[in-house]
Amino acid sequence: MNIERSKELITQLVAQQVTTFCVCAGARNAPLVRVLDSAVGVEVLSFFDERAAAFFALGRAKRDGRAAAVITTSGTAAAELLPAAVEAYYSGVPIVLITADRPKSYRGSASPQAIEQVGIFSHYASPAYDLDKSFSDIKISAVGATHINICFAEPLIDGEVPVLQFEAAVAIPISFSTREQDNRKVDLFMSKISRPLVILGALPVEERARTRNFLLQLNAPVYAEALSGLRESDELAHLQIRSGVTGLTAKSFGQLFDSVIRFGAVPTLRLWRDLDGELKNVPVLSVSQLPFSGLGRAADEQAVSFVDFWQSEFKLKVATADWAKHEQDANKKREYLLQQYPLSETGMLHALSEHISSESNVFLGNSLPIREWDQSASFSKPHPNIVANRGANGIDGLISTFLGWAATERENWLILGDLSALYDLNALALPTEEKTVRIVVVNNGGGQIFSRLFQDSRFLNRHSIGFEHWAKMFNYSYLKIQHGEFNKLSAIDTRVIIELVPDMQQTVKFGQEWGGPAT
Ligand SMILES: Cc1ncc(C[n+]2csc(CCOP(=O)(O)OP(=O)(O)O)c2C)c(N)n1
Repeated sequence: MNIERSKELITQLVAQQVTTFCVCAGARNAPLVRVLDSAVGVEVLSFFDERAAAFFALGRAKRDGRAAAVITTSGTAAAELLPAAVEAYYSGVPIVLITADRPKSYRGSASPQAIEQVGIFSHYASPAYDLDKSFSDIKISAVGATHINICFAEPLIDGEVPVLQFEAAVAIPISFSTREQDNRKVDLFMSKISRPLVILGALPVEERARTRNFLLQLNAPVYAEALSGLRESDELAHLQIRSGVTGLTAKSFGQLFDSVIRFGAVPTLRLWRDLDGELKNVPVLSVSQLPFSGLGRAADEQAVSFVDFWQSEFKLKVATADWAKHEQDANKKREYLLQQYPLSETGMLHALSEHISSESNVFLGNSLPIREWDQSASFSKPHPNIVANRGANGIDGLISTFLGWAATERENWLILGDLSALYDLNALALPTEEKTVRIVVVNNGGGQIFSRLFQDSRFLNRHSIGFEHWAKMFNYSYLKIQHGEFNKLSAIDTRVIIELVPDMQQTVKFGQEWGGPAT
């Protein structure tokens, strides 16, 4: 029965385009491990750390546009999947969490490695199946995590292990279900505004060209985050607010704009948070692949889908307003500061962005790297292949997600903070195949994002740890850049850890003169 049911489960998942299985072997999931071991035509990868494996699967799903699965044994192994499930939920990435369990009769018994696995991911996994002896048809979700809890009685290997042959999978892009919306909501919103600010968060690749064409017609000022893939667009340059937070403050907002239209996922930009504070009366329309409003306003302010937005009928063309002059001045300041403080964190990220080729994959870590990249990355070198874990903005699992997302045919760059790196040190043991992997740790000695929020060192978790020995431990090359020696990047090994050590004084000066709040 166990082997038969394992075969049935894997076959059903492959039929739904799940072709990567991140396996964390233990005793209880042995039937699944053995069946996958002899399966042909699927990617089966081994992991010892379930949390890392789940983030790796999330990265794989982001890369391939279809769900990837992670398989654990019973007990706390299952609980390790929660952080990735949360990220998957808020970023709409499909993953399948398969947890092996002891038979139902063990529930509540505290017998070894029997914990309450049913419902363990709460609303972060839907649908959730609990398969005891029986088997039912599994239908995985196209967005977020699906949980399959499967009980295996002993003997665990209870039959001959079949050789499953699967055809090579065809990549199918994730299709986000359309929400039931009344697109008159869009027309009504548009009829009441005349000077919108457009903010672009992470945009699905397939919506980018259409969004860009629409913005050219609309003629409104646009703040494009890197994850939109349109930040460095030449066509949109004349509409863009490239000065970032210097140009976009809650104070100047009212003089320039009367509303906000957001495209894509929830933005990182500080001004977005002001929409729940100083700017709480500013009307906001969100157009997104996911329903989340990203604001603490009334619950009915769900984002409208792209489909609904494109079907609406409004006509609005914004007259060129005073923002262009305002932007020119603010942008001059940005450029001046980048030149003046090249060893600040932002200055260093600017230099780094000029060294990373446009064809590369770039993964941005939370919390400062993603903000600093938005502020400082070069506009003359586009980086359209760029992602982050911005569903729940966690600093956990970033290296694991990145390694799952990394592609064989490109250089893969990850830029993350020092605490985030410390959080996921064992990820370097994960499979990297033949990939070119560059992991940049911005080592500012702790969680410096908090130095801008609180005058209290308890928040920082300060340390004086360096990352050289970490690189050695996992057979990565190591490079330190402290005084602007970016030319070292012209000849580096396939797998390398690059430690960037910014100059604290320059970083502080940059922040003070920049003016706008950084978080
Ligand atoms: C799992 C998790 N724990 C805590 C936080 C809260 N948090 C946000 S940023 C941050 C510090 C990050 O430090 P570091 O990785 O060094 O990056 P930097 O401060 O330089 O951005 C923390 C603890 C979080 N986002 N995720």
